Amino acid sequence: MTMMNASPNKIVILTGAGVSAESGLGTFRDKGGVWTKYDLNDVATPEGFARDPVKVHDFYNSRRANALGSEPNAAHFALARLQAEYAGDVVLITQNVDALHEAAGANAIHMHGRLDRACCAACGEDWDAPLAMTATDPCPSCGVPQTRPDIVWFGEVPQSLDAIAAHLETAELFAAIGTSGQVYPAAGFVAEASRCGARTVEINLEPSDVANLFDEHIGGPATESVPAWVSSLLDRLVV
Ligand code: BV8
Repeated sequence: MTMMNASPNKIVILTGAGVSAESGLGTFRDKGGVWTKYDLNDVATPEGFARDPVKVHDFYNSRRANALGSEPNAAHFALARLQAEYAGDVVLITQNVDALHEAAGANAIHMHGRLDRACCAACGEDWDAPLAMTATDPCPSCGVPQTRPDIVWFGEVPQSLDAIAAHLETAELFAAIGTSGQVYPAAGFVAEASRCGARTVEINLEPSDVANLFDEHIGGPATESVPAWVSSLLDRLVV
């Protein structure tokens, strides 16, 4: 059990689909979740995209439209407040591909990419995604019709891993919020942060698959648990 110092100099936070659940965006593995309606091999792997790009674009076009109509919730605003008001460093890493952290005023490292970005499988160019993408859109840079959502699929290497590793190494407090701990390498971050001496806390509706690796657990819906957690960190700074 790593003891918590009064106010950690650096807080590293990982969020998952549970932080956006109360904004109306589905999670993946809960009842009625995205992966209960779609086979992730068909719509979230490079092989699936090669097999049927139209199906994959339809999948992301509907999620992009759904995300565009959503609003940040109290958990997103609380994390933005923590980044703005906390005296130390607050690094926010998200597995989510929505832009709700940014809409609440936070900045986040999107390790699985973003729904509002597109890229070219041929030349690597990336740009703001249109609302609906098609399998024949030409790349604005090389003209080849191999554009795709700028999303990290299963079997692909997540983005910003070197930066993330450096943050985990220097974190004094690591928090995972609203993630089931089933997808790697994100699910392994808690073990890495612990190994480097961070205290760890899991904030979730229910224990994740890696709950046993955390020093502390805070239950309840994110719109209640996250603002309370942020206030407890900021109040500690009141001298
Ligand atoms: C990699 C983009 C190598 C898509 C996503 C075989 C072949 C290849 C790889 C593998 C393999 N077997 C295993 C792997 C590794 C694989 C993996 O982990 N698979 C799992 C399924 C076993 N990982 C990969 O392929 C990764 N790449 O390994 O490359 C490598 C790695 C490192 C270095 C070099 C090389 C790539 C993984 C990324 C895949 N893309 N997203 C899209 O979004 O469309 S991942 C997908 O799961 C989602 O994006 C999501 O972000 C992510 C994690 O899910 P969660 O966010 O946790 O959501 P979930 O529904 O699971 O849980 C919700 C949680 O919220 C629950 O705990 C619930 O209790 C809680 N909750 C719900 N409501 C609330 C709440 N909490 C609070 N309040 C609430 N109201």
